[in-house]
Amino acid sequence: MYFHRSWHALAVLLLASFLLASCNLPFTQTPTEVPTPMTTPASTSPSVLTMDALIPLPASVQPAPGQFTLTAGTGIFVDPATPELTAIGQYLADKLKPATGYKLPVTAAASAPAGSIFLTTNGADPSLGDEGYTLTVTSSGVRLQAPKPAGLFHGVQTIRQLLPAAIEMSSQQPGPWAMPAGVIRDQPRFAWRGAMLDVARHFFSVKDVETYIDLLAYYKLNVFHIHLTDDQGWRLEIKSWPDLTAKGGSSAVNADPGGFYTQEQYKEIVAYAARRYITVVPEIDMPSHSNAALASYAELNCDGKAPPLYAGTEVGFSSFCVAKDETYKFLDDVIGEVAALTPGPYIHIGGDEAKSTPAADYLTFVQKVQDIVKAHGKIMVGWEEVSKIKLLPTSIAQAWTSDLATQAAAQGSKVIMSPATNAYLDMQYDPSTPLGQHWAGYVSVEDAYQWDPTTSLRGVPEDMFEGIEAPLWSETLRTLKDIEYMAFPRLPGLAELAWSPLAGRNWNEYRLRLVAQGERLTAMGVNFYHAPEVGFK
Ligand code: NGO
Repeated sequence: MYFHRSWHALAVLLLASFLLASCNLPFTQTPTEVPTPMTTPASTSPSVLTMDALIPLPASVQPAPGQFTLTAGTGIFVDPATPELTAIGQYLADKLKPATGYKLPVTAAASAPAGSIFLTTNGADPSLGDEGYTLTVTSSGVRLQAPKPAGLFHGVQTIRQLLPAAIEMSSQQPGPWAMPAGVIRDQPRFAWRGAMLDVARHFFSVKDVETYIDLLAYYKLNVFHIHLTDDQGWRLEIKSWPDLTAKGGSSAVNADPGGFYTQEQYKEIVAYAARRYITVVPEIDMPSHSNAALASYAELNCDGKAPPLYAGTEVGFSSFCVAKDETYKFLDDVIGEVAALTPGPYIHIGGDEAKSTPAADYLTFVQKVQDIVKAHGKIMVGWEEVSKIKLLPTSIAQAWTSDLATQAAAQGSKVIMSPATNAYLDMQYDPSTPLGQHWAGYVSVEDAYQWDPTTSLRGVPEDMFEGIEAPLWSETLRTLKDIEYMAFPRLPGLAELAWSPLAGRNWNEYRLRLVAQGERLTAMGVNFYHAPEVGFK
């Protein structure tokens, strides 16, 4: 009897510890404000529900037992019944439809019945700010709450990532469509979470640009910087100077086809991004990187002669004529039209690599351009070289290859971090990468993830960093597939640096979440590089 009882006790103990372990697995995180390294492998298979596969990692994750399952009868409810919230609800319904086959109705209601998804700004904690949200998943429903619509939109991306990877397929899949239960409280670390696309060296269609914007939104980025002009091409219609596109839009690197956006098309891109809570920052590069404009209008050149169009990849040889009044009349017209087309507060004026503009002229020029941008009601952003002028406190410098931007911070202007050694998506992953360049070295998936923007510029305090941006230059890229191959899988890591808290960051833990994201990128049809260091399935 004694032995029997002790064996029984042991069995109970074993059963209890097994149950405890299975309760904890895969929910190994304890409620915390900082992410802790996770011990369970990330997985998106419906039988192993986990909150461990999210990128960017939320500020706080508190898993709970149970799950919510989406069915054909699930409703999406929004409160209050504004067009904006209804549009976010509809965006979610549209994202869930192809794979589930469910046409989930979006309805306005002050509260939601059991079994539904409820999106509301009512009663949200204002300390979550403009982009934060809380997401509560229980077996009886999903509640997404945010003080501002942008927070709801970001929370919708989290809902997508909590569902099985197959939710991203464009054709109907068997399901089941379960999400793990728990509470997420989330808000971004940085206000500026950007990606830049160079449409000047090679031109990309509105549809390709929009596809890229969709991918930025999925990783909670909120800035799309579009590099619209360079030596090789001018890509935005300017009504007061039509030859910019008629002539300057016709060329591209390698004599590949050129192209440009009409003002209507540009507005469409801006509106598409805005519906995804992404601000478009247009860049008109100057005084150098300006050959396409100089080739279009002879009068913009100091010698009055238009150079030929350019299809090479050298940099720094062109310059607007700093001494001519016409130059500023031209720039005032261009910046005026761009400002009128762009609801966002920023205009990027380039300012990089002005190797053929005398140093004193450069200062005069950028100083004047800063005034023009201000006169059109916008904030000037420029590559790090603009730090040399007397900046307005609102102007922003974008660091890319040196510590020049410390001079901007010293003047009280904010800095965006895009160090080529970590954040340039056109750098090759390794010597075998068929696209891209390596002037700043190779940037592996780990390199793009393992750095902290606030410690990369010596002496600049943390609050002077506006955020991070990942530029993608297109000298070697011709198609959307090329764009995807260079951006993925590095962009999700940069998005995480921009969104998630710094504490607890760990490549080996991140790598597992990226493996899980690989299934999602595959389901979306994204042409990503299966970097061996990540260990994609
Ligand atoms: C540099 C240069 C660009 C190139 C890019 C290629 C900046 C700010 N200016 O970055 O014109 O396209 O490198 O990596």
